[in-house]
Amino acid sequence: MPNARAAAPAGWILARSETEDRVTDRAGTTEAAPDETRVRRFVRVDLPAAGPDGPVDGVALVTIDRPDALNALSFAVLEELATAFEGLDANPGCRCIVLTGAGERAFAAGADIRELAEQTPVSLARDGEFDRWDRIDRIGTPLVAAVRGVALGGGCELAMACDMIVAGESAQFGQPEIKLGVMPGAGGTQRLTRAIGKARAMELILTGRSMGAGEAEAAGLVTSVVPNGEAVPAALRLAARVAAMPPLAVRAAKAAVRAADELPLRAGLERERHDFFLLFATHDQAEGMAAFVEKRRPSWKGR
Ligand code: CO8
Repeated sequence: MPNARAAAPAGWILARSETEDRVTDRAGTTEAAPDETRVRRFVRVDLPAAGPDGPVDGVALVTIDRPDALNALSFAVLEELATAFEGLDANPGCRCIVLTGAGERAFAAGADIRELAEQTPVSLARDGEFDRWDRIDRIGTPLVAAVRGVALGGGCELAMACDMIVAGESAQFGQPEIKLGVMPGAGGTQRLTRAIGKARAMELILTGRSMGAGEAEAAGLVTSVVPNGEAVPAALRLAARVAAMPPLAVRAAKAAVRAADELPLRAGLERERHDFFLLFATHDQAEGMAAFVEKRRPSWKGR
């Protein structure tokens, strides 16, 4: 099912309103987005996510489930991942997504090298295998990567495609593609450089060295480092805090922060002001400010 939000004008968002739910229903689908019911081989989706203290309202946990291959990102895995994200992005009941890898050893050890070894420039271009990265990039719902073990190559690029990274203390981040005779191909040269600066990114990318969680945090790649075994619970707690915020403002703020990577400052500031003004058309703005004045908790409607 095409994601309705993907068609939203750049710089703004579609309301996750009850009306939109009904539109979905009128299109003949069931209550749940169809992507949530399809059979997946490599990706698990739990909505709501099961947290240590029970279901986490509004939060989905997406797990890359290929631990025998250290969750290597084959094209099939990426297809399932992009499709799962799009299904969740179209579901008003999902307000934040946590992405992790099954097992303790890997978030994802990169592209599937055996599969990649068979490719040619023509096959990569013709089959549009990398278009899935653009689909993931268009997800409007905030994404939190919970990294246990290695996030290497495409795995590091996938973590960086998320909005925040929570890392276990023994997590490792790196772009080792140079050791395979190639270079990062799904955003590593751009996102790592923006996240940690040219000097550090250059050393990591040109030598293939990976960095530990502490170094990644100090460099600004990682939001927080937590004890091993705590990465997913901590990411779910962070996601729950995001999910408790007004959904339209969250989506607008996410999009504006991400635009900071692409826009010159003046254009970014204009965009921010435009979106700020536009949020004054929402129920949640009136509610949030009224609740402050009346000294009560706001009740968000997502419209
Ligand atoms: N692809 C395919 N299989 C993998 C991968 C991978 N990237 N990584 C690990 N595996 C498999 C191994 O082949 C092994 O399988 P088997 O048991 O059948 O032999 C199993 O996972 C366990 O791995 P190891 O035995 O190697 O485990 P170790 O603990 O000894 O080593 C490492 C762990 C250091 C992580 C090691 O597995 C490793 O170096 N992996 C490759 C890391 C790498 O080079 N990643 C970059 C890949 S290239 C890339 O990502 C390009 C991105 C381009 C865009 C993305 C497109 C999707």
